[in-house]
Order: sequence, then C-alpha cells, then structure tokens
Amino acid sequence: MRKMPLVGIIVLVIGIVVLMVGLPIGYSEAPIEMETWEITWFRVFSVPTEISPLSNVGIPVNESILPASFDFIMSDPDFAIYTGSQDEIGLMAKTKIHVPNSGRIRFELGSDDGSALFIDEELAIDNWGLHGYEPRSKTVDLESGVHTLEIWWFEWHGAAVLSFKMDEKVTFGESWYGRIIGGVIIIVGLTMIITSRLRKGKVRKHLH
Ligand SMILES: [Ca+2]
Repeated sequence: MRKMPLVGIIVLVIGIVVLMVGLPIGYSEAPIEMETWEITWFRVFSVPTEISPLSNVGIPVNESILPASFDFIMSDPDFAIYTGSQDEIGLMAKTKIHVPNSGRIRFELGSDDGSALFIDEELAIDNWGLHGYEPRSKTVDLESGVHTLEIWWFEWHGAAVLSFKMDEKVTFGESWYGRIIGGVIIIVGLTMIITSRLRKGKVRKHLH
C-alpha cells in the first residue's frame, strides 16, 4: 500500500514525458523523390509588375540544370555565368516530385527580387515584386503520386538571390494520437496517487 504513491509518481512522470515528446503513433514520414530542375534563363527588359511568364518581358538566353534539392543562395556572379549579366535577368525552372503517400510538405522560396512557386501549375507561394531577400514558406497537402513544381524568378537591380527548400519527407497522419496516450498515462498516475492518499486517510481514521 505504501508503494502506491511512488508507483503513481513514476507513472505520472512517464505520462508527462510521453505528452511532451509524443509517440511515433498516428503519424509517419516517407521520403520524397525529386528530379533535376530544368532551367531556362532570361534577360528581361522591364520589371514584370505582375506574376507572368518571363517571355512577356524578356527573351530566353540559356538553358541549364540544377540539382534536385537546391537549398542554396546564389549571388550575382553565379547567375552571370548563364545570362551574361548580373542584372535584368530571370529564370523559369521546372521539376517533378514523386510523393509516396498523401500528406503534408513544407516549401520555402526566398528571393531578391521577385519569385513565385507553382505546384501543379497553381500558384503556391507569391514572393513577387521588387524587394530585398525575403523567404516565404507554405505547407501544402498533396496527394500521393507525381507533382510538378515550377519556379519563376527575376532580378532587376542590386543584389540577386534565389533559394529553395522543401521537406525531404512527406508527413501524414496526426501526431496528437501519441500525445493523447501521454495524457491518459498522466490521469492514471494522478488517480493512483489520489487513491493511495484516500486509503491512507481511511486507515488513519480507522485507527483513531
Ligand atoms: Ca535585386
């Protein structure tokens, strides 16, 4: 009977840990496969005030590829290799991703000046306009299967930057199932402590 509070406290502590950390129950992750980015480089002759294909304000001057996950920031001279200029340039890049399970994926697009990310030809991140480096992110629910990604970016004057990041894994299911279990364990622990106290009280009453 005396051991009850101790056991209750141990159960309570386990419950708190499970609640804080969660359990790998109810949600999973699966790796996303990505293809290489195919890039068309542009020289632009006027600022594209609205999100529109760069062919509306410029001409294509080069083509190249970039690694699937291009989590990087490029500086002016990096772009000049492809465009022959550090200013008044842009690109339109396309790739495909293979999503093994329907679920959530976070995308981040940063740029100086404007950029836009399209998923399956629908605008997902609007980072357009003349501005300094600014990352913007969005978490999107995607069905399992193949999806197309497209980035449009332009640089007018001054610094030039483009960065792109996305989750390497798709997350699906709900993580709070694991936390509910933590909550239940806490209640069990508290009940054990309270019950043992009540019993102690009864025993004392009985003795008096
Ligand atoms: Ca700029």
